[in-house]
Amino acid sequence: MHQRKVLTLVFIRNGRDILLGYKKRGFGKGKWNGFGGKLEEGETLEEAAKREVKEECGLTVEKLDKVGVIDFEFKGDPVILNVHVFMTDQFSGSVVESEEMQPQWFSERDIPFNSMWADDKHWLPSILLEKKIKAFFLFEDHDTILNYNIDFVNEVP
Ligand code: 6OG
Repeated sequence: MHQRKVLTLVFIRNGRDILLGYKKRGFGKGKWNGFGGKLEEGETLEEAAKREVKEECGLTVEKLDKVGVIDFEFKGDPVILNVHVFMTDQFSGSVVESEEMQPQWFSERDIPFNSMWADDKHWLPSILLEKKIKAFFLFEDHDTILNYNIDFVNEVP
């Protein structure tokens, strides 16, 4: 039987730039990614997403757009990561490094896909074009995708 672990993932954009964080510890260490993590008890997805953004990069985000939901399975692992992806261009405050993340703005033309999770290059460009997705990725290990599926949707479920 599979067990689902719900996570959030937030991408912040400013014009043609996108804010990524270099993960200094834990799951995905050494990779650039958006900001996010697990839900705390009683939190909605959006509340959790906003809290993680604040904790990991110092910014306060107001409105979040729901842009995708992605299930990740790792071969042989019963846990499915159910990742809810958000995007926003409305934020305030200033970017600060945290113990978990070193944030940095990247031009959308210069996204460091080779130092990100292998799935990102398959869907992040679509998200940046304001498409919405529902996707599934099966990983063999942390670097190798065995198969995947991306559906474009009008509303993220
Ligand atoms: P913490 O363990 O730090 O939350 N995440 C992934 N992001 C991408 N782009 N690809 C994956 O492929 C991912 N698996 C997990 C969700 C982990 C953070 O990492 C994201 C969370 O934002 C496997 O609490």
